[in-house]
Amino acid sequence: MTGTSLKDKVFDKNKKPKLFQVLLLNDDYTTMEFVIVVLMRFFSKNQEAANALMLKIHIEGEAVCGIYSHDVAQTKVTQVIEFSRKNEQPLMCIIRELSD
Ligand code: TYC
Repeated sequence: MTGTSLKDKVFDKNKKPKLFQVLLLNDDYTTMEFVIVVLMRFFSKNQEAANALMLKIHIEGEAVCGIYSHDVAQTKVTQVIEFSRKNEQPLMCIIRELSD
């Protein structure tokens, strides 16, 4: 996009939108049951998928739970952290830009 006017950038319909991964991080204190609830409630996973993803995070340290536009990804992070703190769980949720 070098040498392109602002007008061209704004109206470039072929510009690829950036995508953002939302990840949950493992810790030693959040209960497995709570993580499953979070995955079902905020990432639309069914019980089986939520259980498998929770175990992946527990074993590997982190996992991608969904991929969204920046707005939606940031909202997920805010909602998950707020829900976790209200339930006295230290669960952490982060955004990572998806590189192509
Ligand atoms: N490691 C936690 C435990 O043993 C479970 C856990 C899984 C915590 C995934 C956070 O994102 C997480 N209770």
